[in-house]
Amino acid sequence: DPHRAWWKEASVYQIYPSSFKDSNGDGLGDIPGIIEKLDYMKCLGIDVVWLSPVYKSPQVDMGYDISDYYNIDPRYGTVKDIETLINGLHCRGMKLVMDLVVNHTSDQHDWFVESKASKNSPKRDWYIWRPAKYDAGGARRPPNNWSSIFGGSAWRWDEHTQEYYLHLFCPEQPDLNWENPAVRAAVYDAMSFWLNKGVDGFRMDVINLISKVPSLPDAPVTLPGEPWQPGTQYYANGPRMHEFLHEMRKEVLDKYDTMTVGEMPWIKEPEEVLKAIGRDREELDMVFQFDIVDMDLGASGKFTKHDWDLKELKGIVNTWQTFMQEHDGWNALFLENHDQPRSVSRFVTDKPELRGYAAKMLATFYALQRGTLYLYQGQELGMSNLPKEWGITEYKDVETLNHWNQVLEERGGNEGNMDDVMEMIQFRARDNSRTPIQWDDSANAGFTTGNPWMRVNDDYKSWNAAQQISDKNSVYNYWRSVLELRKGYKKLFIYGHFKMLTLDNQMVFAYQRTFGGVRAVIVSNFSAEAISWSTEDEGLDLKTAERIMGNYDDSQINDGVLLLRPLECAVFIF
Ligand code: TEU
Repeated sequence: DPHRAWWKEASVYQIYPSSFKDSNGDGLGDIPGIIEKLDYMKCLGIDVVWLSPVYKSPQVDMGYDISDYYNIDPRYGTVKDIETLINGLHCRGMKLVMDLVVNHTSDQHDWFVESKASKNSPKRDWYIWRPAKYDAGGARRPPNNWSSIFGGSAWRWDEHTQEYYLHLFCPEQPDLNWENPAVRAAVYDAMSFWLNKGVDGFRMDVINLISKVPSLPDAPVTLPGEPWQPGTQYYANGPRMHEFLHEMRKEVLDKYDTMTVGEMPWIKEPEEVLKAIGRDREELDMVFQFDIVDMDLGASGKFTKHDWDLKELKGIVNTWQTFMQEHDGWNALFLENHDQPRSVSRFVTDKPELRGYAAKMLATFYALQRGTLYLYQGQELGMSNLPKEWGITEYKDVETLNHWNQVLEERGGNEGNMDDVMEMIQFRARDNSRTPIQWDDSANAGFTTGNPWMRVNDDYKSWNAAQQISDKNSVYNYWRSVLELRKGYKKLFIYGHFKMLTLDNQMVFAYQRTFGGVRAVIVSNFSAEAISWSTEDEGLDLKTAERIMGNYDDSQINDGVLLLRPLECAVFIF
């Protein structure tokens, strides 16, 4: 029998606080707004809420730039509000996971303010400072050629102390120096502070970037012609990462009953992930791994496109499902978060007539795999990307705006010449998942009585929670059934054995879960065409099966052949 744990059985709901629910009319979501919606989450079948950062922050990167780990940003509420939230969740049998952003702080954090005050500051070594280099012509150069993930060099020059500091993200997000034990102790203190308040765990932001190769070598040129190069091989899963994670576990986490999920971009090998989550390793519980959400990325990164096919997706799912099952590891299942476009728009279609089918099909496709389930706010309503007609002024994310401004500059500032850039932004921008939640069909979709910080999607009159709660065929109610199914057949859908079916089929995604003598087959037609799938080839006799779920009213079975309508999905129990 596989090892059991509450966090393996959990359905986790991610809240992006600025866009969830505004309680005070300032146009920005807040913690009291979240508290208003606790019953909404409970009814949906959520067990754990993961709250994106609400700590004090200048909000250069929407709270992923923290200036005080012990306080809540007044825009979102107070520490007292968090206590009320914890209480409200615990009363309903739910838990709270907070975001832990400790690869970097805000440049407004006291630690950084002290660190940059002078070279002799006791906190100088809390961040990563290096002297300049000079080229043959005597021009000042950063210590290495690494690019920042949000564009430009990963180093910023500090006039006052005449050194550079490292920032893998924005210049306002200086990287902490984890080599320094005092830094680690300070992080563990902040974690204990929240755990003592009753927080049940952490989602750890880019936690695999905390250990850099100490010599900080130049990255090989993989983007010819670009001034700065991705240095991921020198900072992703660096030399002391496992040591630090193990220390954190022993110093802090093991004193509580927690769940932890580490965000780990740029790691493609299951063996590497297992080193961070293997039970004997005592590091993390599970990891967000990027293969699926990076599947459509082109060779030159974020704003380039690769046309994927279903076999690629199958390969990824099969690799991770099979590997973790064979090695007593555990997956974190997700298709969306606050950094990713909406899954219907991205992987299937958001055409009005097909969108409901698409959202339900995607739910069925991934939520019944082996792993802990993560659902991102609005995904349960089938929310979609920003409308194609919206211009750049509707976009708010620093990553997108940096990209736009950089290309615009390269093109001599001619905005009339940016259609291709806009098209890629509409397809990939993180803003796609950051529009306000559509609660009802009143003004601003019931999100705020004020001016929303980000424009509400034009489609809110037909796509909103109030309407979907009352419609038994809605995406929302379908998600409720999916979550109920996971719980109702816990052994089968949480702990059961996973096996991929029909691996070569380019239209049908099918897999089976088994536990004891019970077998479930989950089948999804990813194409918008009607097709047939012969189940006899798979040794399945549909005559003996019970159909327990699907996004059409029934299933059409003809002599062992399953006829699948556009985007049809179904679950059979044998
Ligand atoms: O993201 C880390 C990360 O590397 C990516 O998800 C990245 O944001 C994306 O590829 C860019 O398109 C985490 C947070 O989830 C993100 O919101 C923060 O901006 C980032 O760390 C910095 O804290």
